[in-house]
Amino acid sequence: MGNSKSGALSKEILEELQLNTKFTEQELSTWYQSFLKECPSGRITRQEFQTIYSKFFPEADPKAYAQHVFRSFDANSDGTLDFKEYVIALHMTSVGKTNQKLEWAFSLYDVDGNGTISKNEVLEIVSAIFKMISPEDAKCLPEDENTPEKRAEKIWGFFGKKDDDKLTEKDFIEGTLANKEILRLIQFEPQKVKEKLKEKKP
Ligand SMILES: [Ca+2]
Ligand SMILES: [Ca+2]
Repeated sequence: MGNSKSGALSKEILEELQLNTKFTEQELSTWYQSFLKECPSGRITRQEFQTIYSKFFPEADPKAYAQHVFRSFDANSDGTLDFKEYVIALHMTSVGKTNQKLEWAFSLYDVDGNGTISKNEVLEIVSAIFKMISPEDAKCLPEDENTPEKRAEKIWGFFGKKDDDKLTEKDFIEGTLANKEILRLIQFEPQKVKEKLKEKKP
């Protein structure tokens, strides 16, 4: 962040971001200026990140989920998000290819970062997701996925794993690509829940 004082992105970071995200230099520079306005230090702390999430989900409790997302975005694990981590994260989770999204999802679910996912880690993330589902939406979930435990069980079952087994990144990505149900269950998509409910109503 040597150049942050001058308000310009370093050439190095610019080039890296252009290469990784296909955003133009102009887009990135404009984006960086507004990032600095919101965040004059050039870094987003865990607490600030949580506050942003709370604004988006005023009626839910997104703290736990925000913590996990923050961890998965903080590539160098220094406890803050700099502009580079921020742009790459947004790119990965919004416009990135399916494979990039799944790589990100893997790092989200690999809570302890040891390179594999355990059933407990699935339960931990699913529990965080459940805290973001409004009670009303939760009521309309199918019987076999309406608690974090049941949902984690269902996901684990789809992967064909025993309780003590672990998922590698390869298992995770291949399994998810092969089964749309897994993809649905590992995500937080309240809008889709709503759409599904509409379909079910006569
Ligand atoms: Ca960081
Ligand atoms: Ca793990």
